[in-house]
Amino acid sequence: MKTMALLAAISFAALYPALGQAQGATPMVVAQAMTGTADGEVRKIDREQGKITLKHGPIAGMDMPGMTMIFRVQDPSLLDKAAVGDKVLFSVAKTADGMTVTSLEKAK
Ligand SMILES: [Cu+2]
Repeated sequence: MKTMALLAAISFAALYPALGQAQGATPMVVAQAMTGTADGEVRKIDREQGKITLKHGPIAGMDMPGMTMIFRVQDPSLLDKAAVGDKVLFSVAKTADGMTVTSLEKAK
């Protein structure tokens, strides 16, 4: 397993400069790929499962276009910050468990 981790680290190091060149002015795009922010509209709230369905716009910082999808929420209290139909601004992190909403607030 140690070898695997080392290999992963090495290939990452090799990948960074290559991607930086390919992407021109946005060399940080890889470093930011695991978190992002977007606006969205609440479609469904599942308190039992700790999940929220959002119709979201393109997620800045992640390579994800607008779509409707289900997110986990990091903290169940986030589900109390908005109701179905509300427009929201949210932050998301990509974890081993999937896409997790880390912050959420009603858009003004
Ligand atoms: Cu999505």
